[in-house]
Formats: sequence, structure tokens, C-alpha cells
Amino acid sequence: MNDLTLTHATGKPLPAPFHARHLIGGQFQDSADGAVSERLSPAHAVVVSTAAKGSQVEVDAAVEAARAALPGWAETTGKARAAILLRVADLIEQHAERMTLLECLETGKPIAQARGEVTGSADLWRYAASLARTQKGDSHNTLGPDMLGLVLKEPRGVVSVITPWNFPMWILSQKLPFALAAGCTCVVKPSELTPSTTAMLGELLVQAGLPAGVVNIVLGFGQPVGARMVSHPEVDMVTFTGSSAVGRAIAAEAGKSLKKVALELGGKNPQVIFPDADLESAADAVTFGIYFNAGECCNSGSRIIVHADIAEAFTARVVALSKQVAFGDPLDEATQVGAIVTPEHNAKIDGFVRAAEAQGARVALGGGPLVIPGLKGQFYAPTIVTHVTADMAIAREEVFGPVLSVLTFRTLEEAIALANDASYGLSAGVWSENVHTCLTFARRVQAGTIWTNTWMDGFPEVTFGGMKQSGLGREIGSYGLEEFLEVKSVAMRVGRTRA
Ligand code: TXE
Repeated sequence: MNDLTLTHATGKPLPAPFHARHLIGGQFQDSADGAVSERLSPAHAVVVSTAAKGSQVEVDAAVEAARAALPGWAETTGKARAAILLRVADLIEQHAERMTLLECLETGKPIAQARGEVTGSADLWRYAASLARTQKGDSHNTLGPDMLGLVLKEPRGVVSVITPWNFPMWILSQKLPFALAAGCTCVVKPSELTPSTTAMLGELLVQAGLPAGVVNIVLGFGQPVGARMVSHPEVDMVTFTGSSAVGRAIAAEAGKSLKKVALELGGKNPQVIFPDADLESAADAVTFGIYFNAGECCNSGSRIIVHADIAEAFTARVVALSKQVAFGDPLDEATQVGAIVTPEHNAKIDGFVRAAEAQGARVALGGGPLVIPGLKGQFYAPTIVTHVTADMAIAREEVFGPVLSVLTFRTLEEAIALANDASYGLSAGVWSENVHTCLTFARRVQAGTIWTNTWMDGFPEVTFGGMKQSGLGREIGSYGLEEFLEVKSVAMRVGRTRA
């Protein structure tokens, strides 16, 4: 299992498969029953990591450790918490190349994008450190001469953090440092498909001096590990990123004991293109927005709604740009789009395209699995589907692949109605030089993020989250911290009421 024959694009051989272990109460450990899972590289179909496969035994031990660590961490000063988060950020940067390689090999994403994700994650830890020192409550001074009202913020408690496979380090870093900045202790579960960078981060947390039990990592599958992390009576909050189906199941289970939940689910994100827009920039952004991370991205711009007068020419431009995008070996620094996460997911993507074709849509580019010479893994061709109507599954459901659906409109009202015609509400974009058009769109489209004349710009300072079926709660920014804080009101009588 350890004799990897792959070579890195630099010509250097790859390291032996990484073995990921649980981190419970400060100890790295394998599963009590010895169970292990293997991860094949999506591009090469070679084992690139093994991971301890947890069970309820590990979850229960991890929750107990998090509960025991809570009073100490909750009382740690913001300054001390921030110092640890800053050290973690430094350590992520010091170990960025190793994490990048693991992220690339387990997800199938291009190595250059994996590197950007890992170093960008360090910035999230730094930003969260700044919040650890600046969080504050309120005081109310107009309640009468002998009365003071205080609003205090307290950590919610033990938080279960459940993450998916598409951006393992980034999504974890949207949650974990914010929970820690708030004073919560955590049990973390990465996706069973991408355990290694989370396990590596565990090593860095220990090196950074995080007290034992403040972060515990349990590796394994949604059943039984994730499910137990939700139902465990000693867990106070669950923060989850993943599919809407699992998000709904988590909310239902958490509701039984009234646990707080924060959910970041999928998207079917529209970009509306008006004829007065800078069409060259719009075409570039549409191309980036659909192929970034092979479309396996909750913010994927998977639905464009183009004014009928320009639809043909605009689509032709996006087709031309799509042909220039470098699909290939994720280990090659020049690759822009890598492999699809699993063979099953590749088949699911194809199913959406075939169904749309059967309903009358036309495939203007691609439309099937892609063979990359010399690579045994699974890839999907850059695909553009035109003549899509709003009732087709390809226009309504998250395809999570490099597949762009093209719809058309004639009026602003029609564009807004089409943009809102999906159960999701994560992000949406408008391309126009007319400020009235942009502002009307921004106000009336139901999405947690609106981009005007840009796509997928994100910043730690600017909060993120979804409306409708795209989720509950917000991440990053100051609102991201608030999710992990409970509000307590104190009314204090500070003088005598009667003489
Ligand atoms: O997600 P799951 P999957 C969407 C995308 C994709 C689809 C399926 O459309 O095609 O979801 O992906 C854990 N209790 N997104 O099947 O199953 C699981 O182990 C607790 C969008 O990979 O939701 C993993 O850690 N946890 C999304 C995490 O949930 C459970 C990113 C996500 O897995 C569980 C990924 C349970 N019962 C997929 N069952 C985004 N918003 O970016 C599973 N898990």
C-alpha cells in the first residue's frame, strides 16, 4: 500500500500514503476496533491515504473530552485564545506544501488551487484571532438611576463541526477558529473522503499549545460518527456544511433536544447578464464560476440567465473560453480543472446532462466523462447546456460538476423571477452597467450573497451563508463569531430603591 508510483509534477516521488488518526483529549489514536478506511486519489485511482474509521466509542470519548475542557477554555482570555489561533495560522503556512499535496490528492483539485485554499485558510485563522480580542456585549444606561442593563455573550458550549470533501481546509477554517475564538470546545469530523488535512491540522493545534480536549477530531462516516455527533446529549450546537438532505436530517435530529444548528448547504446560483454589461468580463467570470473546483462548489455559478438578444453571441464566447481551460492532472501546476471526487459522483453529473437532453435541452459543448491520457481516475468534460427551461432538474438541482445551464430572459422582472425560481438561495450575480438594475436585483433576489459585476469574491470580513434551502446562520465575518455565542441579559440594581 505504501509504494506509490505517482510522481509529483516537479518530478519528485510522492510521499507514502498519509495515515490519519483521531485526536481525542490531546491523544492521537486509532479506532478501538482497529477499523481503517482508504482513500483513492480521484485522478489516479491510487491509495493516497488511510484513516482510522471511528464509531460511537470515539465520538463519546471526544465529547467527554470537549465537555471537560470547556470551563477552562471558556475562561481563557481573548488575548490568550488569539495568541494560539495566530500560532496555528503560522504553522499552517509552515506546513502548507504538505497540506496542499494531501488536499490535492484526496479531492482531485489542481495543486495550485489547493495551495491557495490552504494559505487562504491561514488568513481565516488570523481573522478569527482578531475577533477573539474584540468581542463585546452591550450596556444600557437609560433604565433609571439605580438600574444597569448588561448584555453578556457566552460561548455556546460543546460544538460538533461536520465538514464536506470539496474544500476540506477552507470550510473547516470557516468554522473552527470562530468557534474557538468564541470560547467553545469542539468535536470535528471531516468527510470520510478527505480526512488527512483535518488530521494534520490536529497535529498543528497540539504544536500551537491548544489545551487537550479543546479540539477533538473523530474520523469516519456520516453513519455512525456524524449522526452520533448530532444526537449526543452533551453537544450544544452543530455546525454543518454539506448536502441539503443531510442538513435537514441534522436539523430534525438536533431539534429533538433543541440544539442550535448552523447549516451551509448547496446552491443553484444564477448569474444574470444584461446587454449593457461589460460582456467580456462577464464571460470570463462565468467561465471561472462554473469550472472553479470542477463545479464542486456551493458557490458554483451553474445557471446563467442571459438576455435573449445577446444569448447566442454570449454563449459562443463562453464556449470559446471553455475550450481554453486546462483540464488535466491535478498534480500539474498548470492544471485549472482536476478530477471529479468519486466515480459515483461523475455518473450523477452525467445523469443530469442526459436527462436535460431527453427533455429538449441542447449540449453546446462537452456533455460526458473526459478521458485524460495516462490517468486512471474520473473527469468530466467542460459542458454547456443551452435551451434549458426552468422546470428541468439541471436548472433546479445542484449538479456539482463543470456543467453550465443557459436560460434566457427579456425583462428585469423576468430575470428576477427566474433567479428566484429555485429552492436554493446561496449566491447570485448581476452583470449590468446600470446601477438601478444592479440595486433592484440585489434587493429582490433571495440569496445570502449578491455579486454585482463580479463573481465569487469573498473576504474573511464579509459574512457568508444562505437563504431558503441553502442553510441557516452565517459564517465568517463578525456574524460568523456570533453563531457560537449565547446572549445573556443581566438587569442590575445598583442603588437603593427606597429611601
Ligand atoms: O454530502 P453529505 P455528499 C452537495 C452536493 C453533492 C451532494 C452530496 O450537491 O453532490 O451534497 O455530497 C457527513 N449525520 N454538497 O454525499 O453526505 C459526511 O460524512 C451527520 C454541497 O458528500 O452531506 C460529510 O462529513 N453527518 C456541499 C458531510 O456530512 C453526516 C459540500 C457532508 O456529506 C450524515 C458537499 C449524518 N446522517 C456536498 N451523513 C456544500 N454546501 O458545499 C453524512 N454526514
